[in-house]
Amino acid sequence: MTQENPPTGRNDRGDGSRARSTQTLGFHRYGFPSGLWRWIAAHPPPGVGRIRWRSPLRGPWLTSVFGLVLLITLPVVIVTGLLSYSAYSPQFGQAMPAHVGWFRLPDFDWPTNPSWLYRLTQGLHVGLGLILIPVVIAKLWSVIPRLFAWPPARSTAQLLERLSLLMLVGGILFEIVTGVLNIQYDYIFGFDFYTAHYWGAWVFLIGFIVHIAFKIPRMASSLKTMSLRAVARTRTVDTHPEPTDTDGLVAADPSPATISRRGALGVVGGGAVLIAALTVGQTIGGVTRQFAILLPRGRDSGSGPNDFQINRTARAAGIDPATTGSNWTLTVHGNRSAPIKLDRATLAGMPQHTARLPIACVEGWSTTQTWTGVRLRDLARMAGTPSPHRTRVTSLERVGSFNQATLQANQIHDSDALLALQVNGQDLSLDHGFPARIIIPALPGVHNTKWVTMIEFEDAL
Ligand SMILES: Nc1nc2c(c(=O)[nH]1)N[C@H]1C(S)=C(S)[C@@H](COP(=O)(O)O)O[C@H]1N2
Ligand SMILES: [Mo]
Repeated sequence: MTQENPPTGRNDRGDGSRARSTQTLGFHRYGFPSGLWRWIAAHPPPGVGRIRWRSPLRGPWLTSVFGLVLLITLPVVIVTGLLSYSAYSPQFGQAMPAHVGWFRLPDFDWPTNPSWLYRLTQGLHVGLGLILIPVVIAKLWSVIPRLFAWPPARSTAQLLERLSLLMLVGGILFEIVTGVLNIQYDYIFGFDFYTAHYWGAWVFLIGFIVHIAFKIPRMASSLKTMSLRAVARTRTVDTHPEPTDTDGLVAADPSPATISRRGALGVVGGGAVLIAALTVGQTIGGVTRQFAILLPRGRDSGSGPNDFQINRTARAAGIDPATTGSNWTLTVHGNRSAPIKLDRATLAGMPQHTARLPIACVEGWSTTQTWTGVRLRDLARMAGTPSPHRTRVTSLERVGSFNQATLQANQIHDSDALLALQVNGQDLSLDHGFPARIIIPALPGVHNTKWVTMIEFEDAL
C-alpha cells in the first residue's frame, strides 16, 4: 500500500520517502501526466491536509474491528433491502422505481409462507440499519485522515479505490439519511423516497464490494496485531497508539489517550444497544412499544381489539364515513359477464375464516393480530375466475399511491388470504379499514389495502 500524504503534509514519516518513490514509479506505469498530478498535489483545497488528527486510538486494528462488524452485518441489510423490492411484486410494475433494468434480483413470486417472512426481512432491514448507525459513524471517524488525504490519488488503482470510497461513504450516508427520514416523517422529500433509496443502495453496494476487495487482506492482517481480550483488559493509562502504518491512520504526533480502546468500543456498542432498545418495541409490541421512540407515526391507535398501530387513519386518507355505511358494496370482477355486488351482510354470511397474521410495514414496524373474513379464493371462485393470474384491489380512498394493489396468484390461493371484516373478534375500526380490508400472509403492509371497494380477478392474458 501507499502513503497518500504529500511530502509536506501531516503524517510525513520515515517511511514516506520509500512510499513516495514507489508512487513515482506508479506515475510512469499508469501513464499519468505527472506534471498535472504534481500540480494537484501541491494545491490542496483550503483546509484539507492541514488538520492534525491526533487521537491515539486511530489505527488499522480499531478500523478493522469496526470493518469486520460491518462486513458481517451490512450484507444482511443489503440483501433484506433488495428483497423488500422483490416483495412488492416488481413483475406487475408496482415496485418502485418500476423500471430498473438489470438492477434487481431475478423475478420470483414473493411467497406467502411463512407468514412472518416480510416481517422478518423488513424488520431486519430497518432494525439492523438503525442499530448499525453508531458503528458506521465510528468506522468513518476512525478513517477520517484518509478521507481528506491529498492528493486524492497517485495512480489509476488508487483513483479507483478513492472513487469506490466516495460511493461507499456517500452511499451509506445517503441511505441512512433517506431511510431514517422516511420512517420518521411521511415522504417529506422533494424526490421519491423509493427511487432515491433504491439507486443509492446500488451506488453504495458497488462501492462496498470494491472496498472489500481492496481491504480484506489489510483487515485480516491488522486484526491479528492485537487480541480483543488484551484490549478488553487495557486501561486508559496503558493505552498507546498502534505501530505506525503505511495507510496514515495512526497519528504522527498522537495526544495522550483520554479513553481506552475498550472504552471506545463500549461507547459504540452501547450506542448500538441503546438504539436496539428504542427500536425493538415496534416489533415485539405490548408494553415495550412505549419505549419504541423511533416508532413512526402517532401512538394513539384507538382502544379495544382495534388498539394496534395504524399507518394512515381514515381521516388522513380522506375516507368519508358516509361511504362506508349500509350503502357500501364490494364490486367483484371476474370471468362472469356481469360484476358481482356484495354488501357487508352478504359477505358476513359467507363462510368465515380466522387467521393470526402480521401486518409488517416497509418502515420496519410490525404487529400480529387475529383476522376474520372471507377467503379471497372463495370470492375468486364466486366471480368465475378460480385461478386468477393476478388480482387488482381498489380502495375507496381517492388519492394517494396506496389506494390500490396488484396481488399474485399465490397471494389469492393461500388459505389464510382474506378480505377481513373483523380483527380480534370485533368489526374492523374505520382506521383499520372498515368495512373490509385485505390481509395476506407475508404481504408487505402497504398492499394490505384498507376500505376495499373493488376486487378484479384476472386470468393470464
Ligand atoms: N387504502 C389504503 N390502504 C392502506 C394504506 C393506505 O394508506 N390506504 N396504508 C397501507 C400501509 S403502508 C400499511 S403498513 C397498512 C397498515 O395497516 P393498519 O393501518 O391497519 O395497521 O395498511 C395499508 N393499507
Ligand atoms: Mo406501510
